[in-house]
Amino acid sequence: MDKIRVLIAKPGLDGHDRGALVISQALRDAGMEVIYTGLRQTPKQIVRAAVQEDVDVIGLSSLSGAHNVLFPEVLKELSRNEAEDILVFGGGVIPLEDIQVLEKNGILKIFTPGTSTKVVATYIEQAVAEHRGETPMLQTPPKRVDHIGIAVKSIEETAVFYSNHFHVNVETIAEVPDQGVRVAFLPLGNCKIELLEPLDENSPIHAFIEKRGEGLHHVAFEIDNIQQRLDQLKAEGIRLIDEKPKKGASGNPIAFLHPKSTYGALIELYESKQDAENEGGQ
Ligand code: B12
Repeated sequence: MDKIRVLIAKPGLDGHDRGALVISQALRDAGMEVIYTGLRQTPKQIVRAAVQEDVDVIGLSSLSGAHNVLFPEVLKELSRNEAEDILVFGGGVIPLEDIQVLEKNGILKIFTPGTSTKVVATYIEQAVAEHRGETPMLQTPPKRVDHIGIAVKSIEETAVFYSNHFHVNVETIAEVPDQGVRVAFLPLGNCKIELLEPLDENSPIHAFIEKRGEGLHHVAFEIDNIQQRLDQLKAEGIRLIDEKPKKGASGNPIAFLHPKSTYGALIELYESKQDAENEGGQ
């Protein structure tokens, strides 16, 4: 693919330039052509430079609190110049509530302090590849929560609780000897509760219950292309428990991320391909 051309710009009177310089260097290291505007640019100047330099992407950096005015102004200026095909990203000190509004209104993605530069580079590469019609964007949100895993000593005892108090019943029970568990699924809306009972004392679920007692164990996100997702997460620096997917209780491919990389939550990725083919397995 042709080299990606990026304009990194500092709109307004903001004098914080470290983030913009760090991102410029990281994108150069990732093989992109990067032009940096320098400080104190108006939206007009930014768009003029972007059009003249024929860039694929504008990256706006703001730490001054003026993002809600300046970022939309850059988008308007692009539209005035019939240059809306240039993708616009942003970053800096931007409150969480503002991110959603900016992303809804045309800024493709906002990256805040603490973001790894690898994440920014891979995101831009994928967004440009999709925009050029080369490969579809992989970085979409999971489709839904498929199930919530709960570690229990006895499926039968716990099932009585769900049946009597929430009128939710067990749909299927299966043994997964590889993982040392017996599991029961209880459908609940478009999600399921998965009760996990240890098969024996060597089971990781036995160790979990010994250490923390019965309770919430993991959350499973339904996604497509599990191997690609795992490779992507690994490249972004996320620690994986499973580098290759394994077969879950439903027979579908699953993999776990390490809680050390996920702020303490054990996250399972669950690929739903077989569900679609078989019209709804587990
Ligand atoms: C260093 C610093 C300064 C330095 C700036 C030096 C320089 N040349 O950059 C100095 C001392 C000059 C300074 C001055 C001021 N500062 Co100051 N500063 C900071 C501080 C401590 C760190 C910023 C930094 O360099 N971080 C390191 C870089 C690498 O991180 P980053 O910029 O966030 O970039 C990352 C991401 O945000 C993202 N990113 C950033 N830009 C972009 C762009 C794109 C395209 C992408 C994809 C990603 C991306 O990726 C980067 C890598 O992860 C922050 C507090 C903080 N923790 O953020 C306050 C902070 C930004 N400063 C602040 C303020 C108020 C000021 C002053 C107004 C103080 C004053 N009264 O004088 C002045 C204003 C100066 C001016 N002219 O604008 C406030 C801003 C408040 C707000 N926005 O609501 C902050 C948040 C401090 C605070 N908590 O109040 N500051």
